Amino acid sequence: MSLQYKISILIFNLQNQLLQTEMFRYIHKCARSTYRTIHSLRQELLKAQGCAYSTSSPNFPGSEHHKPEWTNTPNFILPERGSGIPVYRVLGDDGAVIDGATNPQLSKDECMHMYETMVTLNVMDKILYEAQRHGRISFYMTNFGEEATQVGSAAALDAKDLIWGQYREAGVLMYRGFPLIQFMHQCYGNRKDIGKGRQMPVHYGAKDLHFVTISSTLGTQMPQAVGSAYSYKMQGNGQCVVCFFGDGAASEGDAHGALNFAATLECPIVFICRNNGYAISTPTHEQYRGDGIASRGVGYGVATLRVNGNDIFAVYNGVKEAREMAVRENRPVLVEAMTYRIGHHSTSDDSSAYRSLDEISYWEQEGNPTKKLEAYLIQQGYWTSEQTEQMLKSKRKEVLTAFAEAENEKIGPMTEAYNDVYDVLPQRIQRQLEETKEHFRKYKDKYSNLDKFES
Ligand SMILES: Cc1ncc(C[n+]2csc(CCOP(=O)(O)OP(=O)(O)O)c2C)c(N)n1
Repeated sequence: MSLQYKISILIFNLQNQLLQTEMFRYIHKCARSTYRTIHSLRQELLKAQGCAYSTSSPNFPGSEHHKPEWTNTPNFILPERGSGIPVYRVLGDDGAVIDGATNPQLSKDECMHMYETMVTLNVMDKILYEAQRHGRISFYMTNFGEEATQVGSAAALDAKDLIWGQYREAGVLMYRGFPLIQFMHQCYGNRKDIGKGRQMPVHYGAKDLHFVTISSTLGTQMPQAVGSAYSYKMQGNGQCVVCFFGDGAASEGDAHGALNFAATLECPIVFICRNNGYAISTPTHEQYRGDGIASRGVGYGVATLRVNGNDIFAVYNGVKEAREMAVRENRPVLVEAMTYRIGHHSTSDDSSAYRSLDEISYWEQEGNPTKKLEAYLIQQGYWTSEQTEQMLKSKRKEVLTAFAEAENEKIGPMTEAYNDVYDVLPQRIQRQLEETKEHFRKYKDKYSNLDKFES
C-alpha cells in the first residue's frame, strides 16, 4: 500500500469521525429540545387539570398516579393490618359451582380435555418419578397438586400466546398438545429430543407450541418475558405473553425488574405465580412477610388477582379475564394461584425432612384439584368413577409405551455438544470438535458405552 494511499484513508477516517461527532451532537441537541418541549407541555397539562403545586393537595411528581391527600398525623401503613387479599374461587369442596360464582360454561369436550390432561400428567409424573428412583433417568420434578393451576391457565389462553415457564409447568405444554413421546425423549436426552439432549430432564421447550425452553436459573425468564411482551405490543399482533414463576423465584431481583418494566413500558403480559407454600425446604413464612406475591403487584401498579389454584374454574376465569385485560389495555396483570406442592421439590429432595406427612395428606385429600374437577364432571353427568379406573389404565399403557420407545433410542452424536454454541461454528470450536473425534478414535476401547451414542 503506498504512503499516499494510507494517508488518504487516514484523512477519510478522520473526516468520517468528525462527521459522526457532529451528527451525534446534532441528534443529542434535537433530543434535548424535544424532551424540553414534552416536559413543558406536560407541565401545562398538569396546570390545566388543576394539578400545579399547591398546599391543598400534595402534587409531587413521584405520586402523580395516585393523587394522595395531605395528612397531619404520622400514620404508618402497617402491613399486618387487614385480612389479606381475598382468594377467588368458583367450585366448592364438593365440586359444585358456589352460589353467585360464574360457571365458565365450558363444553363437555373442553372439560374432558382439561381432565384428561390432568390425569395424564399425574400418570406421567408417577412413572417418570419411579424411573428416576431406579436410575433410568438422571432427574425429575413432579407437578402433583398444581395440575389445575397449569391446565386451567393453559385452557384460558390463546394457543399462540407465548409461554415462559419456570420448570413446573409440564401441564401447560401437555394441554397444548406436546406429545408424550417428546416428554420422554427430553428426559432421556436422546437423539430425538428437540433440545438434543443438552439439558437436564424437565427442561422442555417447543417452538411450534409457543413454549420457550426452560432454563434452571430462577427468575431469568421474567424480564425476558417482558421483553417479548414489549415486542408483541410493537407488532400489535393481538397475542399476549404469559410468564410462570414460583413464590421462591419471586424473591429474585429479576422478578422486581420484570414487574416494574412491565408496568412502566405497558406490556401485554400475564404473570402467573404458583404459590405452593415452599421453595424446596423454605416455607413461605421464611420467604416473605408481606401478603403473598399479590400484594406486590399492587405496589408496581400491576392489576392483580389472587385465585384458588386448586380450583380449575377459578384459575380459568381469572386467567381468561387477565389475558383479555392485558391485550385490550396493553397492561401487565398478575395472577397469584394459591396451591400446595404435594410432591417433593425434585428427585434430589426428601420433603419429609422439613414437613409432616399429615400436612401433605391433608392437601392430597382436601385440596386435590383433579378430584374437584372429577366431582364436577360426575355431577354434570359427563363422567363416572368407573371410567376413571379405565382412563388410568389406558394412560398408564400409553405412557409406558412412550417411555420404552425413548429408553431404547440412541443418544445423539457427541459432536452435537459443539454445535449451537454459536450460530456458526467458530474455528477454535471446530478444532476442539476434531480433537474430540480423534480422542474417541484413539481410545475407543477405554469406553464401555459408546454403542449408546449415534456415531
Ligand atoms: C438463581 C437460582 N438460585 C437458586 C436456585 C436453586 N433452586 C432451584 S429450584 C429452587 C426453589 C424455587 O422455589 P419456587 O420458585 O417456589 O418454585 P417451586 O419449586 O416451589 O415450584 C431453588 C432455590 C436456582 N435454580 N437458581
